[in-house]
Amino acid sequence: MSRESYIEALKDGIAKLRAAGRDLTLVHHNDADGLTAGGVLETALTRDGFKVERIALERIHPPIVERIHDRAAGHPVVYTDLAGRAAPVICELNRDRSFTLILDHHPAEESTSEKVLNLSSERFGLSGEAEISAATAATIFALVLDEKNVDLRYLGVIGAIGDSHDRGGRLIAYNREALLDAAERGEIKIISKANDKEEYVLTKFGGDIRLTPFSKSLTVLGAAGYTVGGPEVGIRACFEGPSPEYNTKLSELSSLKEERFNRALNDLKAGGLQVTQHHQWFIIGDGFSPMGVKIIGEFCMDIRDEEFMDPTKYIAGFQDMPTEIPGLGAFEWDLAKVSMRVPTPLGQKIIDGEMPGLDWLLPEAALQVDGTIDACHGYAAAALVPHGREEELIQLMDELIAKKGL
Ligand SMILES: [Mn+2]
Repeated sequence: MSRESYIEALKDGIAKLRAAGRDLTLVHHNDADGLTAGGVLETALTRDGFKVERIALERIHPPIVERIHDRAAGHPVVYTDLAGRAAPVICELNRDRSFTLILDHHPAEESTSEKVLNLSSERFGLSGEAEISAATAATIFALVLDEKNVDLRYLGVIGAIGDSHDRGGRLIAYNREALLDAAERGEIKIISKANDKEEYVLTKFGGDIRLTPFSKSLTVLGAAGYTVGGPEVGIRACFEGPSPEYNTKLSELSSLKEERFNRALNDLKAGGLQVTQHHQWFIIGDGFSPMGVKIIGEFCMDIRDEEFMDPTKYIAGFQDMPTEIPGLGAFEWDLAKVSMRVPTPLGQKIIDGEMPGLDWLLPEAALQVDGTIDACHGYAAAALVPHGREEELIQLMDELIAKKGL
């Protein structure tokens, strides 16, 4: 698998999309990479004559997928920066109704239906960890659609920085090609630093905007501001530059987050933290509302090395999953999002293989309480579980560890 086969597959996807109808639903993730990927595809597809309805999502969840495909009623659906792994679920819930194109860059499962084309870059050997952001992939799709879309290349770079694809000091591979296109157009400046490192500055809107803080701000808007119009403000800022609306929203969300995090921290210190043999856990409930459910993970990360936390125990925080999804309406579920992190010393034990990783522990237990699994890594994991089964989940994880003789 290679670049050539990826481009051929994109051409095939575009032909099928054009044949499937002009009304189109575009579903994208709500972090910086997802917002920019969504912005690129909305623009390129609209230029091509599609009538696009854009929906930002925090995560793929079967009832949400079902509603998207019910509402699409046979019109095409495009997913970006999510859904690669959920391809089989999407196939099942689509029931061969809509032609569905998945333009993701995460590890992916094979499609099980002819109506669903999964063009997740990983399937073509393009690494979504560092070589290609979802937004860069979206710009390649846009270029295949029409070369004029080269004016969208800078958005691929913003997405790549948002996903920290410059971890090694500079952007590489497909992201770098997008960067060089944008630099040639005078939209992004590359600043060379010591040790072969680089920094990027967005010059497209006049003045210098440092890309790293700008990308992080998009994730604040999209994630913390998910239910209060943040994704729209973020996408507008990507096309028109930071506006007074952007600045106001960002500072509102930043102070809301600070206030709620402080309150939650004080509650935990005042006895709100429950402790078991291997876990320290708490229920936030709707205490972070109206911020999105990605926030509970950020909070667990923030507090992991606080003095009042036990450095040897896993951390689990539960936040209510709202029943209202922007753009899709109300749902009937009664669920909590659980996010897990580990204190730094326990993280080292996981790396050394002395303690089990969260990528094993949480899925094993969550499935036993009828939960559904989010992305899980050794040191960070998340799932959705039914309300009321929080304590049972923690007990199950304690038992799983005990069974390992630890
Ligand atoms: Mn991404």
